[in-house]
Amino acid sequence: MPIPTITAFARSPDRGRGLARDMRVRWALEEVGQPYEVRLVTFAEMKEAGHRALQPFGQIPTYEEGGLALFESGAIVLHVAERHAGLLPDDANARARAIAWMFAAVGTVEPPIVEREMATYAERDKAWYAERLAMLEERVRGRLGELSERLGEADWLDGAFSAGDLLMVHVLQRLGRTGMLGEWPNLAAYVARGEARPAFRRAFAAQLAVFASRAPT
Ligand code: GTB
Repeated sequence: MPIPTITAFARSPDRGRGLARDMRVRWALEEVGQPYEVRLVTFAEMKEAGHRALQPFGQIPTYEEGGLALFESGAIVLHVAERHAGLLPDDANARARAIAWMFAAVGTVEPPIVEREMATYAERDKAWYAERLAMLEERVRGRLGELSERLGEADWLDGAFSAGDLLMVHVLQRLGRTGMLGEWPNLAAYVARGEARPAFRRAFAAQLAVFASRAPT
């Protein structure tokens, strides 16, 4: 396979905390042992036609490999998982279930988490902010409670670690400073297990190195 190139923020607003979605792609590539290159893009560059040809919404990450160009972090992780061993089970039914967990991460669990976070940036000065935040947090708690119930005492969502866990752990990390994860000790332990994986650590270090090399001194 040709060495893929992904895009990432030249200056990540998360200050190297690994919350931007290139992190999940880096992690997947590290899990399967696929080397990759990174092209850093500024906010202005992301909105230019050249980048929009790769990512119609002017966002990161993107993924280029030979003649293939992909966007959407979930689709990119699925592509990596399908082309390499290690992130999806061989058994067809187990594989389908792991893919369902990938969709659950980006389609069911991530949206309320992001909506809550966006409200804290964009709606903080509104008269109704406290009431809305409480409602959004209840939505997040609803999802976390359901996920916690399903995970139970298992290490991973469905048997061995899969791309479903990779995406779910990254989605849950976005709750980092809210303290909400701590309300479900099994979810907090689940995220910690993901973060302890050597591939996660390598990916995290790589994205942190970008921030460190570009941070104003
Ligand atoms: N659904 C797409 C995918 O999964 O690939 C969403 C991609 C997306 O939201 N990309 C964000 C982006 O490019 C970066 S990751 N935003 C710029 C824009 O839309 O103009 C989201 C993100 C950004 C910042 C933090 N942070 O600072 O903590 C966390 C996550």
